[in-house]
Formats: sequence, C-alpha cells, structure tokens
Amino acid sequence: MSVWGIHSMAKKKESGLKVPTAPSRPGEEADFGDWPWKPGNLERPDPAKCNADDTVPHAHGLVRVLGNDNKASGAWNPELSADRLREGLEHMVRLRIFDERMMKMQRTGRLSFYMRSLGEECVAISQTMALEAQDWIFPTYRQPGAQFVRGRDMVSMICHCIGNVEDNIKGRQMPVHYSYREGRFISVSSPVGTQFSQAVGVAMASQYKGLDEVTITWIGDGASAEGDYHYALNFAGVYKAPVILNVVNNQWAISTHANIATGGDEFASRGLPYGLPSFRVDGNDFLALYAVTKWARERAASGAGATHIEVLTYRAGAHSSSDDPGRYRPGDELTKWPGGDPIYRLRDHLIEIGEWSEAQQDELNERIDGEVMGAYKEAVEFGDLANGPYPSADTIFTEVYEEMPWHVKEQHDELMED
Ligand SMILES: Cc1ncc(C[n+]2csc(CCOP(=O)(O)OP(=O)(O)O)c2C)c(N)n1
Ligand SMILES: [Mg+2]
Repeated sequence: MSVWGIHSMAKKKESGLKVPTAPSRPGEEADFGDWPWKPGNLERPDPAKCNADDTVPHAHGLVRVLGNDNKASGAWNPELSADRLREGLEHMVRLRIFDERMMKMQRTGRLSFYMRSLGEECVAISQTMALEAQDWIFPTYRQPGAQFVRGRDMVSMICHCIGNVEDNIKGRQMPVHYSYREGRFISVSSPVGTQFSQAVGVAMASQYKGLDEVTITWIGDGASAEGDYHYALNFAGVYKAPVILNVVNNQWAISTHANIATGGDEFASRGLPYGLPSFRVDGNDFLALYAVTKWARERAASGAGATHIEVLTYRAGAHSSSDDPGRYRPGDELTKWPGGDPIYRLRDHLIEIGEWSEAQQDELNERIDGEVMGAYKEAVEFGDLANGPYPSADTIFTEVYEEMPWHVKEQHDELMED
C-alpha cells in the first residue's frame, strides 16, 4: 500500500515503456544507409497556391539540387549567378575559420565558452541570403552565420564573446548568444525553443501592420520536443503568418539522439497536420536550401502563410566547448554522413562549372584567416577575459525598465556603495 492508501490495480510486470535511443554508440559502426533521394525527384509547387497536402512527398522525401557529380539540376535549381555562389562560399569559409580560431581561444583560456556551427555553415548562410534585408531573424546559437550575411563587424562579435567593454550586450549573455539589432537579428535565447513562438508573433504583427516583412526562425531537433514548437506551428497555421519555421535536424541534442524527439520519424511531416506546406531539405546543399527558403519567402510575401522546413544536416563538432561527443556517438559517424560537407560541396560545384579553382580556395582560406586574426587582435584592445576592462557592474540593473522600480534601485545603490 502506498502512503496515500491507494493500491495499484495493475499487476506489476516488466516495464514496457519504449525509450528511443541512438542507432549506434561508441565502439559500434555508424550506418545511415544510402540516401534514395536524388535532385530532380521533387516538383516545385506554386508557392502562392500550394497547400499542405501538395507537399506530402516533399515532407517524406528530400529536396536536393547538388548531385554527387557536383552538378546542379531539377526544378529546385535556383540558377544563382557564380558571384552569388562565391559570396555564399566565402561566408561559409568565414564562419568555419572564425569558429576554429574562437575554439582555440576558448581552449587557451581566452574565452569562457564557445559553440561552433561546424558542418552546419550552410544553414543560416544560404537561408539568410534568400531573404530580404527587412526580414526578421530569430536564431539559435547555431546560426551566427546570418550576421556575416547581414554585414556585422567581426570585431564586435568577438567583443561580445569575450564580454569586454565593447560587448554590445554588456556581458549580460553567455558567449555566442549574440544580439544584432541593426541586422534584425534577435537575441539568442539560452532556454531553447522560446524563439520559435516569438517569431510567429512578430510575423503576425508584420501581417497585421501590412508590412512586407517575413520572419525566419530555427529550432534544433532536440528543442522541437518543447511545447514552444507546437504553439508556434499552431499559430502559424491558423493565422497564416508570414514565417519560415525551420527544424535543424543535426542528428543530436547534446548526447541524446534525434530519435528521442520524434520516435524515429522525420521532422518535416509534423508540419502537415497544422496545415503547413512542409519540406525536408538537404541542409548541406547550398542550392537546395537557398531555393526552398526563397520559395517560402515568396509564399509568405504573397499572403499564403507559413512554411515548415526540416533542414537535414549533421553536427560535425561537439555540442559546445563543454562537450565530448566521443563519449556518446560512434567515431566514424561523420565520415559515414551521406550529406558530405557543405563547404566542399559548394566549392566542388563551382570548380565543376569552371568558376573556381583549388588555388582560389587556398587564397580565400588564407585571406579569411588573416581577417579573423586581425579582428581578434583589435577586439582584445577593448579588454580580454583575464584582465578586462569589462562592462560596469551597474549594467545588470539598467536598460530593463524605462524607470527603475524602487526595489531594483535599492539593490543598484547598495551595489554601487561597495
Ligand atoms: C529549456 C532548456 N532545456 C535544456 C537546455 C540545455 N540544453 C542546451 S542546448 C541543448 C540541446 C539542444 O539540442 P538541439 O535542439 O538538437 O540543438 P543543437 O545543439 O543540436 O543545435 C540542451 C538540452 C536549455 N538550454 N534550455
Ligand atoms: Mg540537434
């Protein structure tokens, strides 16, 4: 009998609760199978007229443009100019080298914490390039690349990561939790998932005001198990909000596998019951992801409403500088990932069409490395982690209330007396 005096009516048997787990763990061989999806498999529906049912094949399939032969084909080929492709490549290289350097800074004690976007550089970069400058960005910590597209100064990004006097958010956030008001890039939120429903709210406001603005947001596979994800889809579907809702399925949420969020199915089709056209896209294929995002923007701008996208990719690095993926995933997983590397794939495509060369790639890598090193040196002139100067302590009380309430003022004054 329990303390409440209630007997269990059911006979005790072995637990039948099924807890999904990873397909393989350290010491085992990774196996993603062969992707059956090819460029040209899927139609491109009319964005203004399409409804959720028209995208059933897209939600269960995979939109691809770049084939294994490095050629672009199919209805989704966005036919971008070589200049635009080189611009995308440059931003992706910039993000990768930036991440490498910042990770080294973290390992040598010059940053307290860091998160890379390794293997996922295409996501925010191709998608932000497909938007207009007035569109709102509600990112996670895995989309810092959008800021490069929007023209953010790298020095200012590093000052934020250090938390020195030039940090535009005055040390109030962890490193990598950027805010970039000028680029309409909303503060990264540490409690995962909150940005998803906020993005829908902003999109509803834009629609209400009759503005030509679209909102884009991302959530991780793991965070999509939060309620925020479902509220967002529901409101987006009901109000036909001009929003692009992306689930970045990079296979892992720290040490738990994506399976635990879906039970093993794909994420894309979860948008269908909410009435949202839904696509699964090869997230390491710059052209495919650009094209589907452009489609979604066109749809949103036409007044037809939201789009739900599963961005299929692989988190090639650790979750953060505090994580060791060797403890929970097989060592060969990255080499077995069928989606390859987004940078190499775009580079090889440009070479294939005669618009790029290995030598140009080497030059680009070198130039960007110099840019990052130069930016770091400039940033530490405004203070380093060990010695500061840091933002003044009273900034923990300021810029929240227009007029500071008495109880906050009391604490503020007490702190300032010391
Ligand atoms: C509400 C909440 N729960 C837990 C955490 C701790 N946490 C931070 S990131 C993360 C994993 C998120 O994984 P996913 O959504 O797949 O994103 P990814 O890191 O793979 O990009 C967790 C559990 C948090 N920050 N917020
Ligand atoms: Mg994840």
